Amino acid sequence: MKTLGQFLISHDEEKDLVLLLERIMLSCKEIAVQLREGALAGVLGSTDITNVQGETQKKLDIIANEVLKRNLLDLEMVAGIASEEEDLPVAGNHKGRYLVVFDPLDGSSNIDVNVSVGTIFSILEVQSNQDCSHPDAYLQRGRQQVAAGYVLYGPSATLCLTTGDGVHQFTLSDTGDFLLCQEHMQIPTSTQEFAINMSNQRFWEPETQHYVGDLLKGADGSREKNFNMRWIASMVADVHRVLTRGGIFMYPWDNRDPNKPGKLRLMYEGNPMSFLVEQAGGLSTTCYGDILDIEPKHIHQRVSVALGSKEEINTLMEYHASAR
Ligand code: AHM
Ligand code: MG
Repeated sequence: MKTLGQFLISHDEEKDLVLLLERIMLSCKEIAVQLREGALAGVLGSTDITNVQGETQKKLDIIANEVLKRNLLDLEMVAGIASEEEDLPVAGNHKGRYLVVFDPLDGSSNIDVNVSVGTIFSILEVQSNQDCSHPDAYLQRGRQQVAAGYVLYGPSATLCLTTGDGVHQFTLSDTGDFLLCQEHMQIPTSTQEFAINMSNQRFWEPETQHYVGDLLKGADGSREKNFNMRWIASMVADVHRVLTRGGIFMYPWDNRDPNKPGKLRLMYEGNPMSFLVEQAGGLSTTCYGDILDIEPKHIHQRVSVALGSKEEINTLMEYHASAR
């Protein structure tokens, strides 16, 4: 079985990118150890710190963020990092080629109940003469990503990675290597499974309510098939299911806060997951257009997300086509 490094080199990936991806994985291994020890290491529970998103940080949010920051900022090729847990980006080497954008521990509301969480990352190339301590340096469309991936900390720690040539899956072994388990993951085109937080139903747009309402009617309704529902409330785990067996995952726009189009963040969650899903033959959308084509305006910008099996995403978009 090939290690991540061997796999990337055999695919002629650029040396600095290989080193950078290996360093991200070194960080994820450190995070996996902390997660495994959990209460034994005293790392569960919340702090009294609120992040820029207005959310109370878990101890492990801070630990995971520090691990990634420490490991990435001493690499020559890293020009800067931006994290969901930091107000502002941090500049690295001014001669570096890459920017790393990450959500250090996504789904962290699940940590204390011992449910899967994950690390999501996105790698961009620096545009000329930019100050990488300024958010503007990171405001690139998702299509400009050089690589993206996540590590799911579940019963096993699993990396799903794309560098723009398909999505490949690696599992963390006892020896500490991420070993190749599956090349070119493919999301089935059609599905009978959806993932959404149903408790927000009353806040969704009428078109989204109509679409999900028809899924719930099952074989008795216009969709003529029965749908199953899953919601782990950990995007990495929910998207991993979609990549593995198909499905549709949604965190759509809702009217709880008109200034926030959805809960998820474009740069840390929407873009990397959309890149992965498209590279695995699926689609991702805001319900109205491709997430990867959005011109970001703010580093912490929110986005409405729907991604997964191609036919189902197309159907979802048809429900919304008449709305705007
Ligand atoms: P986080 O980055 O603060 O952990 O929030 C993102 C998470 C996603 O992993 C998940 O899909 C969503 O929030 C769950 O939200 P909810 O608790 O509203 O169901
Ligand atoms: Mg997150």
